Amino acid sequence: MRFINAKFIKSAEKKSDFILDNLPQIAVVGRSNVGKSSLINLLTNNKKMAKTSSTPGRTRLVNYFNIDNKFYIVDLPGYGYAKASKNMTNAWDNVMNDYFVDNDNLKLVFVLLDCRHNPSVLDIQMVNYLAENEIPSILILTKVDKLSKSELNKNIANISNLLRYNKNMIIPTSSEKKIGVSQIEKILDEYILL
Ligand SMILES: Nc1nc2c(ncn2[C@@H]2O[C@H](COP(=O)(O)OP(=O)(O)OP(=O)(O)O)[C@@H](O)[C@H]2O)c(=O)[nH]1
Ligand SMILES: [Mg+2]
Repeated sequence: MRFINAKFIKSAEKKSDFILDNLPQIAVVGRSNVGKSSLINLLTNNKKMAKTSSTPGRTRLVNYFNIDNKFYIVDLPGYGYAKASKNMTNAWDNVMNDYFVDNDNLKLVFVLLDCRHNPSVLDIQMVNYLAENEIPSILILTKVDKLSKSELNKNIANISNLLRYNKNMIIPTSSEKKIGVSQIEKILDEYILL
């Protein structure tokens, strides 16, 4: 499935602002600065779709993008932003929890990991949370332009072992070099039956 017509719909700050309609939702999660917004721009082929920034913690709201009136891609706030106060962290937990709990339209979560690093404790918590709640997810490795092929293969094997994801559920991507789009489109075909 290609992303043809992408449209930003709204930013939600709290549960009462969330979109509740019949369209399936695909959520994008990962630590702050991992490249969530950049991935959305890569998939929609529009650098201005989601706001990106080299300052971590840029996306603090739940941002909904409508794709071809078929589904939403949902940009969630990044976790593990060191400068966030404890209150911010709690607010993050609440928003995320509200988003994930009883969300029947949520069909798949993209968990983003920087291909250069081992998963953090927060990444592991995220993956475990999704597994416990039986929410399907795939791992998307970002910034693969920053590694050689052999370093990347080594890290994929490592991440696959650590997080127990089959290698075909781990997609290498680069928004810089436009890598990974067709593999993600194929996966969406399997999870969103249109
Ligand atoms: N080299 C390279 N840089 C990337 C890639 N993807 C993102 N970046 C850079 O990483 C930084 C963070 O990207 P964002 O897409 O804003 O990250 P985010 O996960 O949305 O961050 P928050 O909204 O703060 O949680 C920016 O400076 C991007 O240009 C990539 O594939 N390759
Ligand atoms: Mg962002």
